[in-house]
Amino acid sequence: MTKPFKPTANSLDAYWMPFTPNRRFKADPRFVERAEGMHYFTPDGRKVLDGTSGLWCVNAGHNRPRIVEAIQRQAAELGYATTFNMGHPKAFEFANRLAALLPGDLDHVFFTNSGSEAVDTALKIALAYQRSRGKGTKTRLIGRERGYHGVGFGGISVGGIVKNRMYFGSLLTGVDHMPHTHDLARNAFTRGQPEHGAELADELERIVTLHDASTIAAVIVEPVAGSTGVLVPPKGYLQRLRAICDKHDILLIFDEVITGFGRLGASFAAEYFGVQPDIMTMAKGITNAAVPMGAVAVRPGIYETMLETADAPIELFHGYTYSGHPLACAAGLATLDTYQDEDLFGRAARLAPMWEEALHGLRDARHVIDVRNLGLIGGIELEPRPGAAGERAQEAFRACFDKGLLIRVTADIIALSPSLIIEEDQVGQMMTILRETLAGIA
Ligand code: PXG
Ligand code: PLP
Repeated sequence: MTKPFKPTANSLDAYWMPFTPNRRFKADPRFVERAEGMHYFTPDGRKVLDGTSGLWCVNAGHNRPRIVEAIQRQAAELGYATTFNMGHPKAFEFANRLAALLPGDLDHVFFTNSGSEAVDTALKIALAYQRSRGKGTKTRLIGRERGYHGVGFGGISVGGIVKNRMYFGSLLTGVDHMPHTHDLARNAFTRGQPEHGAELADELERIVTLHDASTIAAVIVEPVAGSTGVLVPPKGYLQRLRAICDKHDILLIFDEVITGFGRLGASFAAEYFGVQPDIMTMAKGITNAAVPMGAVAVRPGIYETMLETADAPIELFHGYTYSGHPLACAAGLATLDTYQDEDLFGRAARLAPMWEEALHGLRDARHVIDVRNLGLIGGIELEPRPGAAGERAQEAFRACFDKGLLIRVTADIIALSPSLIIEEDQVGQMMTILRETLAGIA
């Protein structure tokens, strides 16, 4: 038996933690060591309500026995097999199950191990597809300001977060960005989709006019921008993007890494908004985050064109050692069973009005300058401290954790995304802790 790990100042040194001010964390660390349902448990036995479903990913709640058992069984039966020129049944079974769940005719699924890999894969498929159908000049990729598409070079190139891009050189060439849709002046405290801003989609027309449609392969957006602080699309905006892409023969990619698997009270945002993308990326909730996995789904025209026009025996020179990993597929199948048997997407839809009401109850809480929501997502924007952007939210994060609530903060925005199993009294508990916390910080 190995000794239980006891965090000490020295033992924290080796691990270079992601997206973390390492020195600051290691001076004042926070640990969880166990989880169940809506809660984490700290090494000293404190119970912490998880207001962010991990990192927007454990949509069915933590450590669900059915998923745990499926992974255990799979590990004992077939822990690994390559999917390059070899098959194992669960990869095909899981692709079929996903195809049946995916909106419209998104019927072909490529497996990756994360959202970042899914995004880079989707961008590569878009470029290879344009080339394979004889439109090889369509090479530009269009993203959006404040977009988050993971941390691969493709994802940060089309992404729109300054700090995620500025340290990493020249990135991909031939990328342009549409403006983001966040508009506090016109839309603050909107419940659901904002009224103002559909016309921002016309910026895509301007970009097409500048570069010409014959040079543009694809547009990628998050249907609801999550990571940069819950930016809900204005009414009609996504429909307009779809129409402009159709008009100019440009592929529309929805990055549904956060919005997929019930987050909005529908299987995917594409279904929720009634807008069909040509390519969709997903991850996180695909396995309830129990095993890392991502995926890209494409419409039949893309898959079939690639297969028909291939100029080599392999039609897509792309894949990961762990594409379709057996443990991930087993976890994914058990996750879809859980979503289905417990009707968790329907449950999220039924909870959404109560969630909206509770969240907007914070509009008069201290420091709050906006509250926004869609499905089981909430955003609370705080007034930044002069000269110290982000500090107020960081303090709120630490104070909430000490009071038994895990939240996610980005700049001065609190992002909430509980698991779809949350109970009404737990929503109330979240709002009480948030109100007290905000009242208590300067
Ligand atoms: N696309 C979107 C829309 C995402 O939200 C990714 C791609 C990348 O997925 P991976 O699995 O490579 O991380 C994401 C991930 C946050 C936060 O604080 C959000 C994400 C990741 C880390 C932090 O909101 N989303
Ligand atoms: N680097 C080296 C040296 C490799 O051999 C491989 C895969 O074989 C990779 C990177 C890529 O790893 P993965 O397939 O897990 O993305």
